[in-house]
Amino acid sequence: MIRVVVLTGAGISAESGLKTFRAEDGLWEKHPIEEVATPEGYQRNPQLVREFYNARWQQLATADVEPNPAHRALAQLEQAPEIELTLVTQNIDNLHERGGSHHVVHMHGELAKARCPSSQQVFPMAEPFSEQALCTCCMPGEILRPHVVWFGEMPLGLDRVYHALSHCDLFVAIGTSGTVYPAAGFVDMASQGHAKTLEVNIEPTKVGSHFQYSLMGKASETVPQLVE
Ligand code: BV8
Repeated sequence: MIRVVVLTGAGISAESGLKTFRAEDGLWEKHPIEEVATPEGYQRNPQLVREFYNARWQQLATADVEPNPAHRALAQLEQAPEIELTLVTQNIDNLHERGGSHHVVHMHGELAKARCPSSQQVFPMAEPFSEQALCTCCMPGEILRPHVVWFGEMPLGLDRVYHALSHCDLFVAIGTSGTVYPAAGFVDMASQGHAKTLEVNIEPTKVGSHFQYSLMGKASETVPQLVE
C-alpha cells in the first residue's frame, strides 16, 4: 500500500472558472483579506462578508462551473486499490466531490454550508446569507455564518491530516501558492518522515524550495498524467 497525501489549493479549480486568491484579478483584489476573511471583518461589516460569500456560492451554482480533469484524476486515484489517499483541500468549493472524490478534508470549510455561531451546528446552505437566514437549532435563532475558516480560526480536520502526513510515502501539493499556514507547512511535516514531496503548479511558489520535485504545468494536464 502506498500512502499518499494530496493538498490542493485554488489553482486546481482555476480551470473550472473559479478565481484564485492572489492573481491580479484574484478574489482578494477587491477585498483585502482583513475585510472579508477574518472574524473581526465579519463583526465590522457582516453584510459585506455575506455578499462576498453569497457571490462565490452563486458562481459555484452556475452551470458553467464544472470539475476539470484534475479533480476527476484525483477521484480515480482514490479508487486505486494500491493507494491509500488522504485528499485535503484549502478550497471551499465542492468540485472535488462533484468530480467523484468521496473523502475530502475541507480544512478551510465549505462554501455550500452554513454554521450557527453559538451551537457551531453546520447546515446545508439553503438560501443566501442574510439577516433573515436564521439557524433552527437555538431560540431565538442566530444569524447563520458561512461555514468557512477565517484567519485566526482553527482549520478543520488537522488531526487526521497531521496523522496522514507523519506516515505518508508521498506528499503532493497542487495549485497552492504556499502563502497560508498551517497548510504551507505540510511539506515540511511530510519531509520529517520518509515522504517524497512534489509540487504541481504553473509557476514556482514561495515554498517551492521545500519540495524535492516540482512539475510545472496546468493542473488539468499534469494531474491526469501523474495519476495514469
Ligand atoms: C490558524 C477562507 C491557529 C475561506 C482562508 C503559522 C502557523 C499557523 C498559522 C499561521 C502561521 N503563520 C501565520 C499564521 C496565521 C494565518 C496565516 O497563514 N496567515 C498568512 C497570510 C501568513 N493562518 C491562519 O490564521 C489559519 N488558522 O493559524 O489557526 C493555528 C495555529 C497553529 C496550527 C494550527 C492552527 C487559518 C487560515 C485559513 C484562512 N482562510 N480562506 C475562503 O474564503 O476561501 S485562506 C485562503 O487562502 C483560501 O482558503 C485559500 O485556499 C488559501 C490559500 O490560497 P491558495 O489556495 O494557495 O490560492 P492562491 O490564489 O494563493 O494560489 C493559487 C496557486 O495556484 C498559485 O500558486 C498559482 O500559481 C496556482 N495556479 C493557478 N492556476 C493554476 C495553478 N496551478 C496549477 N494549475 C493551474 N491551472
